[in-house]
Amino acid sequence: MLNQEQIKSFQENGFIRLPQIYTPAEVEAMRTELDQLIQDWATTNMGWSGPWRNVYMDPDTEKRSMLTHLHDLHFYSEAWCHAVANPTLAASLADLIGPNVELHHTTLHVKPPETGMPFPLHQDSPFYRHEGFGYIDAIVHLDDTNDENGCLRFVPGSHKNGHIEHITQVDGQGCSPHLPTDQWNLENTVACPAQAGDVVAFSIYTVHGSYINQTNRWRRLVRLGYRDPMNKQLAGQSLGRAGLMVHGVRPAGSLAAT
Ligand SMILES: O=C(O)CCC(=O)C(=O)O
Repeated sequence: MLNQEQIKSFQENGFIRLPQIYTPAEVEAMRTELDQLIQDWATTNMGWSGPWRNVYMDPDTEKRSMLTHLHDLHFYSEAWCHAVANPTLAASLADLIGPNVELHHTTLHVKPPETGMPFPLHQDSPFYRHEGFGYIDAIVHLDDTNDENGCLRFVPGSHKNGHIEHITQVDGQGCSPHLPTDQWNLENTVACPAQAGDVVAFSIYTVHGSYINQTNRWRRLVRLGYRDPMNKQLAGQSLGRAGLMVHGVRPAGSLAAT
């Protein structure tokens, strides 16, 4: 599904944009059902905590900044159940971590208009630690993104050495895992703008983040986490839960490895 150049680019940079994985009709169905899920099930609050908030936002914006989120949309909606098993996406991921690919989780991140929360630089590994490299997050774009509404931004090559320790406590208080802003700043990252229907895929270890949504429109992205079923999970979100096999078959012994 992917050509050698795309595979090499992913191995080198740790991220790749996969254009138009979803048709306009599929995007429309996902948007429609997402609207209902947001109304009925999602949470809107200040989002991630930590001292990084005062680095990327002035005090007034920081107070008003919001994030809308929800886990495991595919348990709530037919359109999202189809979306996670998209054969083109599954085959592309198999080219990167396959041949066997298991869905691990899905998570919605909506940045509301004008104050939709920025994300400080981080890896996704602190949220669901795994032993090896066979894990990819695939971000489904329901809206076109750019820096104005908070597109994904990456540190190319940052995945290569695996997990980095994150700040998880400040003055004895827990906070959302993030990297120190004096060493890892959004300014020193590469933007990855994308179109609705695209997927941006990256390693669990690729350092990434995004700016605040300054536009008057919602920015809707959904993260689909996939792994090689033999990649043992150590801690965090969805630990011990088996997921759908979207490519290949579950190898003997891999359930014990979750
Ligand atoms: O939604 C964003 O802008 C960032 C999302 C993110 O960092 C993640 O899903 O790991």
